[in-house]
Amino acid sequence: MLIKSKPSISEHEITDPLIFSQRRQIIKAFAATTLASATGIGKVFAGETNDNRLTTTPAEVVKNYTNYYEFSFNKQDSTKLAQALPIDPWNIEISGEVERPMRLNLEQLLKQQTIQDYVYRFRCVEAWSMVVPWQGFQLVNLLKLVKPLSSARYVKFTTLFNPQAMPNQLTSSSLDWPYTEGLRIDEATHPLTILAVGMYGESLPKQNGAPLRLIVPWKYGFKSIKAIVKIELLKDQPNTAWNQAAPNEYGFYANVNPAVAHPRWSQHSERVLGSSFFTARRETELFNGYGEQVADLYRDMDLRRFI
Ligand SMILES: Nc1nc2c(c(=O)[nH]1)N[C@H]1C(S)=C(S)[C@@H](COP(=O)(O)O)O[C@H]1N2
Ligand SMILES: [Mo]
Repeated sequence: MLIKSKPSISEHEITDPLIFSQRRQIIKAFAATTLASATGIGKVFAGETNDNRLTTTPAEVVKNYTNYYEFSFNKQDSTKLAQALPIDPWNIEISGEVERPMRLNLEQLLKQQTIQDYVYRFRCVEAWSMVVPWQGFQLVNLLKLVKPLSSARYVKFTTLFNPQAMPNQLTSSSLDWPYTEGLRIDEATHPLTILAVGMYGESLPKQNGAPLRLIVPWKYGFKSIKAIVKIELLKDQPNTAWNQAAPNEYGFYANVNPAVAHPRWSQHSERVLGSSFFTARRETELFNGYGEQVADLYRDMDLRRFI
């Protein structure tokens, strides 16, 4: 399945021999459970822009600079502490306004899905950004299985609650645990919205949200919730962790928008992870450069009000 055939993220960056062999590894890792063959893995380049300076962020940078507040508010400590998270076996519950609620283990789920590459820009609300080759599948393909009712207007996601492994779930009151996020149903079923199980051709590292995380590339990074155990289809807009903690700073929509400043800093530009100290910041784009694909979802909304 091809969303965009003209990659602006140069193809050689993710098909070099090392990455290719890594991709074979991830396929091997999923081989028992996935129908995809080594050659059957599709590649999806999305979010074309005119900026041909874009390259994939080095994997080591992405793996060692993480936001995972269940473990720590420090990006290096969260990377280390996350290694203690038990992720096997892993179950996911899908419930709410659906005809067929389900409880699946990850292996069962992967059996039903074809894993593809999705090379996406990722923009944190803190004004840093990266480009990551994820492996995963479209969320819509999972939602179809449970047959959403017409009353399902929102989707809520919940992270694992395991305070033994995730110390801040006991000791920090900065967020209401477990971490939650949400999307409107048209956002959740948009072809750019994926559930990721891998990156750079390997299983998802624990610190990056293993074994299953959401990726919504046109929204600020906090929407891309990690370690998902529950997906609920709902009639009403759910409360979500960051929005609840600071509604004027972290909106429910959280679409990347350079014209709307965070109350404490500008969103005009971003620091590109992995670039040198002397490299110019990148001009942030509306919808993170995915406007052609997603702007229509918000055509009747005032983006200054619905942040
Ligand atoms: N459960 C959970 N999901 C989360 C977070 C978190 O702290 N806990 N941090 C979010 C934020 S703020 C960002 S920017 C991204 C960071 O993803 P990365 O660490 O893989 O770069 O994850 C998001 N998902
Ligand atoms: Mo973030």
